[in-house]
Amino acid sequence: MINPLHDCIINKNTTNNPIWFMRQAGRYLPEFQKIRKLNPNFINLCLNQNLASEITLQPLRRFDLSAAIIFSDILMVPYALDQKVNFKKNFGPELEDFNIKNLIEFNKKEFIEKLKPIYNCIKKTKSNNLLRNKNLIGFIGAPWTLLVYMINKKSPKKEISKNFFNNKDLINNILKVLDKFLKIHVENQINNGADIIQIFDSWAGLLDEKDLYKYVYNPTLSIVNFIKKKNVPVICFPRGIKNYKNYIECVKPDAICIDYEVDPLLIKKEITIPVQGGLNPNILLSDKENVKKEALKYLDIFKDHPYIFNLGHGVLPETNPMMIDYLVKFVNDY
Ligand code: 1CP
Repeated sequence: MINPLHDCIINKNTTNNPIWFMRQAGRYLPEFQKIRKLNPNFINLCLNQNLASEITLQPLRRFDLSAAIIFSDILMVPYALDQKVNFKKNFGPELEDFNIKNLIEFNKKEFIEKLKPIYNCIKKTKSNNLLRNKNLIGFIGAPWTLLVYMINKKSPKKEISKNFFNNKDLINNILKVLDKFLKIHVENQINNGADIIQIFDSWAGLLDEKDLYKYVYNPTLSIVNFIKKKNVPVICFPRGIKNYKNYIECVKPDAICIDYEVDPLLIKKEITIPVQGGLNPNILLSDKENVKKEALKYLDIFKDHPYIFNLGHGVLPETNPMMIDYLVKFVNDY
């Protein structure tokens, strides 16, 4: 049997809507909180192959989802390149300085060695029975989003500072390094069992249209082409971007994930490739009637279009798991 996301993305099947959630492994689940409390260092938790595998599988023990996404983080790449990363409670990630010469000369073997537990976790998770006939999604941050964290050293929230682009040489060098190591990271995830790759470009929306070619389209296209050569479908999530049509023409992903600020009707009209996501995660904090109504909106709009059900951003920590259960059953019965 072909896995559900492949059936949608490759076969363009519209009779079923595969379903999974960004951040489906995470803080809204009490069983995750329990493990998290005992493991205050987030990076170390991501590098604990047994626990990371268990956390990856937790949502699949509860809900009939079509895929698991590996429990890890996009910032494991700067971490592996020796830029220290701390996750502070209620603040988010905090990065330290790096030495560009070190980055340029960074050894491939050492990089892979540092991320080995992630690859082992993927291998172990893939062989679990819970994943029979389901997909295992690997992921990376897009070069632009990682560049933002590496230079800004914390979440930019709503904007990047005016002097962000001051040192063009530095930026070009980091982009070169990221191109190399993101490909290595993706390749190792695929070789160990990831059968779909999602590229998260969480800060794509911070750029003006004219800067998108240099920082978003071209660097992402390079990685998308690399993934396609491995015969693995790639889903891109350029959060906050205004012109999805242009993005798709330039980057050519196999499927596009949309955020909750995008009009799904316009997407349906303009876009021919498979679509994923859209539903505002805040809806899950309301009541069942509302969840049903909003979910139906997406299902109806995309009923003749290959569509993977998902949210327009990650599951919020305050979400009641019962609501996820309700939504999964509703979509699977549609
Ligand atoms: O405190 C905790 O328990 C940690 C919370 C947490 C979790 C559960 C972080 C810190 N990362 C993750 C896991 C994670 N991150 C996954 C796991 C798989 C899944 O989706 O279930 C994935 C895919 C990510 C990807 C990620 N990390 C993104 C891209 C998606 C997005 O949210 O836009 C980004 C931007 C990050 C950075 C990051 N890691 C963690 C936080 C709180 C943040 C964002 C902070 C910010 O900059 O605002």
